Amino acid sequence: SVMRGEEANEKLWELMAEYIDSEKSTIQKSIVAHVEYTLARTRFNFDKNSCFKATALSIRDRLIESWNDTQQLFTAEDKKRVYYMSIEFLIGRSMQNALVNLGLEDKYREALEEVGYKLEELYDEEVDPGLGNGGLGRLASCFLDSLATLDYPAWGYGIRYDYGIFRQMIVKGYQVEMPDYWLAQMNPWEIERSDVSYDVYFGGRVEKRWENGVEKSNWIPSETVKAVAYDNPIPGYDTFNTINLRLWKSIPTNEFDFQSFNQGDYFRAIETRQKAEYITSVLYPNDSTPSGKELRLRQQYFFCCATIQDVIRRFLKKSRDWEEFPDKVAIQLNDTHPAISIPELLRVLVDKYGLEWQRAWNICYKVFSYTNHTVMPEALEKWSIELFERLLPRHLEIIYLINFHFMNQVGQRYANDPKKFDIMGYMSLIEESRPKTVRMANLCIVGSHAVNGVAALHSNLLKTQLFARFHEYFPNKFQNKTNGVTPRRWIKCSNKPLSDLYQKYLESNSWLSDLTETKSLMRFIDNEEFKEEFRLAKQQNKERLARWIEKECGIRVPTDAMFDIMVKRIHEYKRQNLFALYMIHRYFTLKAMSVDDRAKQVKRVFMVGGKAAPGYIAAKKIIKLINSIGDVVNNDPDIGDLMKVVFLPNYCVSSAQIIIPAADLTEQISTAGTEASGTSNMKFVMNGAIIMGTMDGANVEIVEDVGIQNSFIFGARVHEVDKLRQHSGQPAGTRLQKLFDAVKNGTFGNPKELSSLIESLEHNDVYLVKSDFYSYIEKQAEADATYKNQDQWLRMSITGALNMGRFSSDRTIKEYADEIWDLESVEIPKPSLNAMSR
Ligand code: GPK
Repeated sequence: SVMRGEEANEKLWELMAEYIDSEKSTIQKSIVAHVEYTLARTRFNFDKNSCFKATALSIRDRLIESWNDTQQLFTAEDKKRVYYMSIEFLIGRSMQNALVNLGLEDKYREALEEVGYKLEELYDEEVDPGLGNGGLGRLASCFLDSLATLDYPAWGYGIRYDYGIFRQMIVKGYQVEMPDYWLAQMNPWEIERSDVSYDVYFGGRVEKRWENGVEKSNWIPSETVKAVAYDNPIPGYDTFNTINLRLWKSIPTNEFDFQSFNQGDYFRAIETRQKAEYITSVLYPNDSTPSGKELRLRQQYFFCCATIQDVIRRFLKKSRDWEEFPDKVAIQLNDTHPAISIPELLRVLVDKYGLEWQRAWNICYKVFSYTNHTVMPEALEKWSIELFERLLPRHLEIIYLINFHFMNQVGQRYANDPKKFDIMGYMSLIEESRPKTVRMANLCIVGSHAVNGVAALHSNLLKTQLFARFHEYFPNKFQNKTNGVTPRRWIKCSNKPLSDLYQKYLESNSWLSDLTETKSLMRFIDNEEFKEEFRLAKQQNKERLARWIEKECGIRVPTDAMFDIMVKRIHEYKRQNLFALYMIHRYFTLKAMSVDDRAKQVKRVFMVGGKAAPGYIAAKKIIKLINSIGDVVNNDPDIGDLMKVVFLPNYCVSSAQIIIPAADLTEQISTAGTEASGTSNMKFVMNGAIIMGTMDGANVEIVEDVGIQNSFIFGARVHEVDKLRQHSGQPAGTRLQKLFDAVKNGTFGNPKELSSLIESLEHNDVYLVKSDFYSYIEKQAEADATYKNQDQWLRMSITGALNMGRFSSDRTIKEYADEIWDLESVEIPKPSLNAMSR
């Protein structure tokens, strides 16, 4: 670094303070400067998209300022840091979120208006980065927002995919997947760090040698790729803390494959290089089902290896003992996808830094903690030993070593148990199946000091069912951390009318930092003016969604109808098929009525959105079925506006922000015990929707706080499910059989395609559609009756929205920090004050 005099330094700080202040004219200057000098456009002729980019760059300038200060302070204070490792971050658009968190939304709106642009129109210019599949990836992004907001020294680590989750098109009722090349336009938010890069190795063999009577291992890999860091600043709300999401991109190393070159095989050498770039090309589009593909394991190791190197480099910046490592570093594993970090850290400590095994192990398990997101057994990751050995031979050895020590201990503990060997087989990191596999969840449990589920019901199932033996063995390891969502994006950015209402009645915006404050507005539950404003807010959101639907689907929906919405990945356990059957039931009921009776019915618009994994045939058929129901119902002149069925294409974060605030009723109808938490349930209720749902996941806790009388709860409870499953071939009952027959005889779509959906329910109804159907239609009738009493509906809706304080991800993150990470916050002083003190 260059040495400068006091005076020069002061001058520099002054200049910066001027460049970055929040005056309208400063903002305008910075936007115009970016138009001219960064984008090389002329200020007299730039289109909306250029204006978006220039505005984004001007916001990024501000983020970089606070982000640099933040990182400097984290280094100076040297407190413990948390690293949130996730193979997915469903970021969504950044511009509005950044402005809201910086407190500059109104300033930017004004500044842009004078140069002829509407801020809200610029928001729509931004691509929506979809670097995740669903709930798990979106949770990671909500967590980063809360970590920054609560001033925690935190980093996110993941993969910078070139292709995010596919764009879903609906063609003739079928899902068609289109590639999402989101980087086609420049990404104005990221900062490429070509100086921050690490080599990552694959393949080869392990060499052994003896040193002072100890066997040492040396991995001689056969392939190298480089990981380059791309940094994404994450601003907190109402704080100068700006943390970093570091995403890794793979590139070839410059160590040429000399053998190929010498053999004159130029093209082979280039091919090898392209294979390196391929690692971070595409996000696997499976939700809750591992693909088992070699490239996926490469992705996992690639991002873990680069991250562990980065974490260790930061730790070693200050020289110290390895024993201090767990006091400075906490690593949260978002599901088992980053599990390979555990043997990777052990490998580095033992093979590179020469730590003795037991010492390395004692450091390692204190650092890691693991979050499980599903109890569905088919979703648990397992990698074949054969693949592991070929790609990561040293890591496989280390896993065997962990298992050797662990099995010894388990064997001792159950020495006198007649089931000793069953227990050991069950807990082993290795499954003696064909092919033999490594169980990644078992690796995570053994290699972490804490394991958590994502809602109370789910965490109990982990302890009593999925990981029961582990719970018995490690009773103190298991915890619950009920999920949450960030109110900044999911209320403030998505629902302006409601946010304005809160600001008006609470006379501040502090509810955005403490969502429990909204509860105090319950004193207005009998205030007609307040209620009317709340109702109007919902109505405005419904009209916005209706316009969106007309534009995207060409369907006109009545906005005085009840909006009944289900948006989430398509899965049999989530039971979009149950919702579809209800639509058919309602359609037949309406058809059978006299014209007079029909006129008395509640109008409903049924909406379903969500992607099916490209290889999940049953899920794709469910999409087709819903579209086929829409074709029949929407074009039936007897029905008109009484009922509409809309499939919302390409459900993603940005469309969720329009869809969720418009719901009157939200379908959260998974079979009890299958949905780990759910997070859309929280977003919907915060925005005034009422739950139609089962006692599953976080629904249970939501209902605790908002009151069961303010929800529509139906269906089997979790303790009843096992028994009911034994009768999964039972007949459907007359009313349901009629609906089955309608699908099978071609009333909705081609029965050759869709009958199998019904047959699987008839013969092996794993998710209890048949046994829950009748209590479901009863609850739906109750919802209609309630909706007819608009005042009662409004009270239920308001009560729900105001009692959701516990489901802010701020609460979740505080619990992780206190109970798992042992993490303290670090407050970042205001940049200008900071400047003065230098
Ligand atoms: C669970 F196992 C998985 C997965 O692969 N992807 C995913 O999004 C979800 N999840 C659960 O299905 C939800 O219930 C939960 O709310 C969410 O993870 C976040 O914890």
